[in-house]
Amino acid sequence: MKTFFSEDHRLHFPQAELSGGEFVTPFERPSRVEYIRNRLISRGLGAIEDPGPVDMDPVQTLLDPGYLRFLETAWADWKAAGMAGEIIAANVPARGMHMDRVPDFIDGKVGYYCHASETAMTAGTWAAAQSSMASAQAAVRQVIGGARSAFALCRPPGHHATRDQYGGYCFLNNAAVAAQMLRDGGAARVAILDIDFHHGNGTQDIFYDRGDVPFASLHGAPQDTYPYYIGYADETGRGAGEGANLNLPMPPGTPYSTWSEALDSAIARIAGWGAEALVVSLGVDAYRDDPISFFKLDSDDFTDAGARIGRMDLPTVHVMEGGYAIEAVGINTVNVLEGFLGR
Ligand code: SP5
Ligand code: ZN
Repeated sequence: MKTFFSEDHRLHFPQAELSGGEFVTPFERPSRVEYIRNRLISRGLGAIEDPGPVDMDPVQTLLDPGYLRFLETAWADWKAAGMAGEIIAANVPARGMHMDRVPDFIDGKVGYYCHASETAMTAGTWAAAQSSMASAQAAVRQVIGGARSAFALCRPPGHHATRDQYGGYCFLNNAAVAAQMLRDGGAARVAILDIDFHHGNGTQDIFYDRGDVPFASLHGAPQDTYPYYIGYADETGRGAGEGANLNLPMPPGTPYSTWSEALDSAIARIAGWGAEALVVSLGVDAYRDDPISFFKLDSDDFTDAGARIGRMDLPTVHVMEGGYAIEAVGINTVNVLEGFLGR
């Protein structure tokens, strides 16, 4: 399986994440993907290639143009306004306020286009987010070209980003654009399976009204974890998308025995949806030692999960999402891929 990976991810490395009332070094840090790359090499999984430039056309079609302009100019505007630090949202439109009027001043714009203030932006964030998207797109081209699967080693991740908001360490929804490109490439139905510990709120929201890109997510129950306000089991889709959204929230302490049953039910639904291609939002933060998550998967469980996904026998694009237990993130990620390949 080929991997696509851009060194430009390093351009995004904020110093600050707001966590428990303190600023800490972000959990989502550059070394994560270095561990994954090293593990890909030591396991001999296949070539690792630079994706080349991003194609903004499918991104602009799927996402909000005003949001993309904001991401492009936010840092320059922030600096021009005399802000000394990294971009952090301090205000958001809330109940009783206008939700649909974009402020002119950058501090207001930031809150308008952000849904979680733990995530900071810096000078290189936009370039890094585009390079991450480029990897997802190169992996899609590989699969459209006939490969059974490809791995997009994306950083920053994407599944929390909506059409017009960033947050949860995500700026551009790589998995969503990948799925749309597979649709445009001829697959009548493209399922997205999100195994990251957190609910893929951005991906769900982007496709919530559509039946052609069904979405299934295994995640920590919203009552107990980020993103808190979405991800319940009764969110089943709307309009043409009714029945094409499957949320499988699970409580703190969930072991692999429970998680794997949820995975099997997601897999059964994806088969029922008649998917012709698959995008896996591949987060490994369900790991037992993840510092911000509460599931109890072991490293070997990721191999088994990958094998179950592989047995669906669909053309598959794996898109990297979360996973913050730095020493294990490479092992766990590559275990999914090796399980998928039946190794
Ligand atoms: C892609 C992805 O996995 N995003 C996750 C975003 C999680 N945001 C909330 C993080 C909360 C961190 N604070 C935890 C304190 C642990 N002691
Ligand atoms: Zn996550």
